[in-house]
Parts: sequence; structure tokens; C-alpha cells
Amino acid sequence: MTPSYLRPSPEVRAALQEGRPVVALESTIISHGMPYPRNAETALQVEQEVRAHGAVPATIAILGGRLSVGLSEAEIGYLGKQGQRVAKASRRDLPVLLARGQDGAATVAATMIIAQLAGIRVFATGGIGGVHRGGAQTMDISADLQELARTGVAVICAGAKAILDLELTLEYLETHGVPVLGYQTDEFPAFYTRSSGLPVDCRVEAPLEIARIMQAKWAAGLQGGLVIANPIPEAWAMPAGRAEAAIRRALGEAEARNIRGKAVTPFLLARIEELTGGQSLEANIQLVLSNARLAAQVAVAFSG
Ligand code: PSU
Ligand code: MN
Repeated sequence: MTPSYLRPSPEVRAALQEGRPVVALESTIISHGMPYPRNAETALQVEQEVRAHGAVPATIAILGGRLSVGLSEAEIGYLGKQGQRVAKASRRDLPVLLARGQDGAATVAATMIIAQLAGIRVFATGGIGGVHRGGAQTMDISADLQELARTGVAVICAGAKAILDLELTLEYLETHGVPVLGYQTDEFPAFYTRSSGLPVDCRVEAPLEIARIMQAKWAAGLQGGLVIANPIPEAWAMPAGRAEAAIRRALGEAEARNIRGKAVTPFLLARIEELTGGQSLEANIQLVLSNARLAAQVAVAFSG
């Protein structure tokens, strides 16, 4: 990919040139993860949270066929308003969007690729994609996992969305050599809830410790990313039974309506929000804010 596709904002470009901490943020969560206008409001709040903790936010999307790193308020509003009318762009979608000069919202995988091209090492999101339930049969495995295996970015998330098979997701990450660090937890969090009953590889207590592990991985020439799993703040965690009941019902409906491919995750998130009377959306917003905070702290430690 030639650098001419890359379009960093002046602020992000200056921060990177001066070695200041920058945090990448994805945009599929805006267009496909939450309803308008909460999606755009949340994206702006997340940026503020990154700033408040000493780093420069870089929300990433494909706009007019350019890999855009650092969006304006108007561009974030546009993605929010467009919602699912904008393409959900993962690694396989980038060539077409670039060649045609089109727009796309970047998934975790695409955001990692673009962050690495721009020189950003820390990325905050809600939850990574993973192996879907029944994935051993359907082979529905998010491209996010492959990307973690090959692209050198640390992804701060609240675990993988509980709509997935978390056990298989962790197996996949293990096979592909991706470290999974639990931030102040021994357990892999399950997005809407703090625990899954599944252990992380290693518990870490502080941002500096995370920065040292990132540094060691890449200095040793080990390619690929890291998962930093940060459980949803206690006050916003959903009762496990409530989350699971909504997930099961939404999964059944997706099956009955024959929803497939990249439409699966957005459908499930929207349905779970309806089924929980908006509680899952509040949880989602709060965990993203919490991840943005930790990511800024990690970016500050890593740049020091
Ligand atoms: N996490 C959220 N909301 C989201 C997503 C993640 O809290 O909308 C998005 C991310 O962009 C992630 C994508 O990369 O869902 C995974 O989609 P799939 O399962 O189709 O790979
Ligand atoms: Mn999929």
C-alpha cells in the first residue's frame, strides 16, 4: 500500500512526529455498533476521555478512498448518521473502497492495519470480534483475530462480545500467539459482564507494566498484536443471566432470519439492545469510555 492512501489529520500527524502519545479508535462501533445519535455523541465523548488522560485521539475510517486517521466532529457525525448505510470495512474490503474512492467504517481489523501504517501502537475499542457460537461448523471467525496475529497494535477492549464462543476465541488467540493480558483481573471479561470463568494468560496491574510487555514483544521481533482485557466497570456490568437470556434470544432470531456474514454482529448488538430495554447500550458506552481511559494511560506509558 502506498503512503498516499494515508490521510492523517494535522493534529495526529504533529503528535506522531513529536513522539506524543496517540490512541487509535475504530468507527464500525459508530456506524454499526450503536444507534444515532448516541453513536456520534459517544464517539466524541470517547475522544474527550483520551484527551483528558494525556493522549491525542485518532478515530479511523475510510473517507473518499483515503485511510483517514483523526476525524473531525463533522466526519464523526456523518458516520453516525449514515449508520449501516456506510460499508463495514475489514481487511478484505479495503482494496475496493480505496480503488473506488468510497467511504467505509473501520472494524477492529481495519483499524489495526491503518493504525500500524500511521505509526500508532495503542487502540481502544469496545469488544473484539471472535469465533462465533457454532463457529466450529460455520467457520464464522472474525477477521479481527487474524489481524491480532499479524499486526503490531495493542488492543484495549472489554474482552470479546458475549455473543461469541469465548472459549474458542481464546483458543484461536493462543494458537496464533496473541498474548491476552487481564487488566487487574485473572479472568477474561465477557463484555457486558466482568467474568467468563475463563482465565487470561497473565494478570497485569498497571499501564506501565502493559507498556513494558508491548515493548518487549516488538523489540524481540515478535510480530502481531496484544489483547488487553479491561473488565466493564462494576457499576455498569449487567446481571449475567439477563445478558445471556437476551443473547440467546437474539442468536435464535438471527438463525431464523438467516442473517449471515458481516451482518451478524450488528444485528445481534441492535437486538440485544432492544431486548434489554437499552441497558446493553449503556453498558457498551461505559465500557468503551473505560477502555479509552486505560488506552490513553498505556499510550502515555509507552511513549515515555
Ligand atoms: N465492539 C463493539 N461494537 C462493535 C464492534 C465491536 O462494542 O460494533 C465491531 C468491531 O468493529 C469489530 C466488529 O471489529 O464489530 C466485528 O465484526 P465481525 O464479528 O463481523 O468480525
Ligand atoms: Mn463474521
